[in-house]
Amino acid sequence: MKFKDKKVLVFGSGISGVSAAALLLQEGAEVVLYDGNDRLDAAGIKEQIEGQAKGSVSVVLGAFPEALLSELSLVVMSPGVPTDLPSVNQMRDAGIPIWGEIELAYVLGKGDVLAITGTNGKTTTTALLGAIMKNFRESTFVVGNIGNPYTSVVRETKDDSVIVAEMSSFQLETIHTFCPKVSAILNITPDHLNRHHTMEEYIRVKECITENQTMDDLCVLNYEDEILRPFGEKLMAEKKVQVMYFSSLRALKDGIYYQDGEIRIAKNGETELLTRTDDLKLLGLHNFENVMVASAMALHAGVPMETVRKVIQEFAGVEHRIEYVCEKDGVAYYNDSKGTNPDAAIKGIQAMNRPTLLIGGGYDKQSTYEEWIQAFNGKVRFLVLIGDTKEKIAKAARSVGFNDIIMADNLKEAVQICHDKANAGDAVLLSPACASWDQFKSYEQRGELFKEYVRAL
Ligand code: UMA
Repeated sequence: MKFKDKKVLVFGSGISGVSAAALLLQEGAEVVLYDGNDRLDAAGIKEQIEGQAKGSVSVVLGAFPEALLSELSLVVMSPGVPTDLPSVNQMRDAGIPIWGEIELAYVLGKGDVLAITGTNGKTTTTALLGAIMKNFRESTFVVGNIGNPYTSVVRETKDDSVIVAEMSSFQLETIHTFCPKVSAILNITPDHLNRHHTMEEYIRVKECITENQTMDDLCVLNYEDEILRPFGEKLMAEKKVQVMYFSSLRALKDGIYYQDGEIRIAKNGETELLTRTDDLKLLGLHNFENVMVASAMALHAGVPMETVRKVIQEFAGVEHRIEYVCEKDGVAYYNDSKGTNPDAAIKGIQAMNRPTLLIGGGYDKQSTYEEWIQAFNGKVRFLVLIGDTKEKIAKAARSVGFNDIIMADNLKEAVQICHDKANAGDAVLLSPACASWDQFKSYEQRGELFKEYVRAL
């Protein structure tokens, strides 16, 4: 589609909408940016878009401008905007094509796309694959749900670019021709059901990532996922796309797998060691899965095994998610400030492979903590508590028989206590199981301060 002088409505004025609107302006389209929230600052949004591209955009807030319907050639949706809103149905009924921001970027961009979806682990896998690809191809872009709109990099892409894209189900819902050279679905468990309504629809949307792929392309799938294993079998039976499985539970004949502390690649009856997991900075089975997926995708994209090995061994994780900080006096420090609820904090403690001094507590979201404490599994030497929830957590801990509790006044003191009590070979983990808002602006600020206090020890 040529965009020159076409009237295009961009729906949503978050980071995706602003960057899609700027890209369309640059392409010569007549752009209307619409957002349902009438409390936003229209002049500010206009200035932001026009600062990025030549031309003039009109910004409409509040009620949907129905009078425009007959004039529109295209609608570009932001991922967060539901596709079954009455206004979107009106546009669909009027025969106006409805594209997601990703589809627009794909149509206008150059280069090969490597795309990752799944319910959990996609950000870490995307960041890791991005790091590998940057070591291989100078023109690499990491985009999508990770927080960097794909449309924001389109004008810099070249034929030899690599685009590593984290794709949410919201983004996959509105693709049409989007076709990754390599795709991956990490896992599928119930999520975002308020948006997709049924599990069947959520699965369908996730599986859409392979929709336009062919036998020239590859899809990496989780052999241990009860939805994805049969999906892979179907893809192979239909000769739709090449399939490679990964497994963290068994040795595969063909694929990439984790077993007995090693990640191996099996092909044509032979296996090759990619890495020992002791040589990784990322911890936990879920992270080994992320490593397998990023490695399989990079190897298929032509990256030499040596480069993949070097980058996966150096990669310290995404900031604030079980992020390796440093080692001091034989003690390894990890920042899991993103562990803002008991479920996420369970992943944090499960990932530790040594005796751990755990810092927890924070803002009270009315969570219950017993399950988290039961997941300590004998690994936690001391639980150091801070914040509004410290008494509540201490009570929960004692009720399930965990008594090695130390109270601290603040995070700085908690770090010092851990340093004083830790032995060489221990880990210190900040994984609070609570939001940060009682003492900090955000979990990011909490994580930054933790790292600062640790480095100053
Ligand atoms: N809006 C309406 N009407 C509606 C709903 C929203 O007008 O019915 C407007 C809002 O008023 C707001 C705008 O739409 O001004 C927001 O658009 P958006 O929600 O798409 O937000 P963006 O800032 O463009 O961010 C989006 C993704 N957000 C969502 O999918 C909710 C970001 O993922 C992504 O990083 C970014 O594009 C760049 O690609 C965030 C996310 O929470 C991290 N993702 C979900 C997740 O990970 O679970 C899927």
